[in-house]
Amino acid sequence: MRVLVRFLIAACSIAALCDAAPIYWTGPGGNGHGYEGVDTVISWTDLSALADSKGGHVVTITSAAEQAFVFSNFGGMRRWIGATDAVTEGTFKWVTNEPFAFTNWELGEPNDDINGGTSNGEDLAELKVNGKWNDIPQILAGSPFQIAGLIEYEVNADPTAVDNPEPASGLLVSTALLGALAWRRRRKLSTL
Ligand SMILES: [Ca+2]
Ligand SMILES: [Ca+2]
Ligand SMILES: [Ca+2]
Repeated sequence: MRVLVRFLIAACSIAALCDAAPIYWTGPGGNGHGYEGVDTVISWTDLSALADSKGGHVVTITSAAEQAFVFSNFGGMRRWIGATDAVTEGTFKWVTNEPFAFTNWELGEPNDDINGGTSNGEDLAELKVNGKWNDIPQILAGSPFQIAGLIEYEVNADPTAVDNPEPASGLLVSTALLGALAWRRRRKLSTL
């Protein structure tokens, strides 16, 4: 697996398999996070390792707005999402431990089942071509699913993004500085 991850990282660095750069969610309500499609068939495990190695994680979709952003930019292709119920069957969690409040499951999903019959367990999840979610196993009868990836970056969020905490804290510092300067000025004037 490590070899594959190394290969993918190398391939990504020459922009062959990954999108050239993350797309940042910078519009109103955006979180400033970067989203990078891995437009090749990849296992969930390898995608997770690749995301970790690049400082990101398999995408988490925690609101209707994030679902809309992800689908409009990366829809039309089956992609893994960072949800799993491997720890407690039936209780899906995000890999980031964000609250699992918003969901967009396909009707009848999650069903932890394959072909409506023999259940091998479905403890991972994908974003389907239609935007709905489906729980699914890593492989079926030794064959990987034709599912691509999507990595989300929070650490290197675009500082110019709307609602990004960086500019807000910068603003707070500026406001505090201006306040201090005004106070000094008032103090100076009062001593004149
Ligand atoms: Ca997310
Ligand atoms: Ca399951
Ligand atoms: Ca399913």
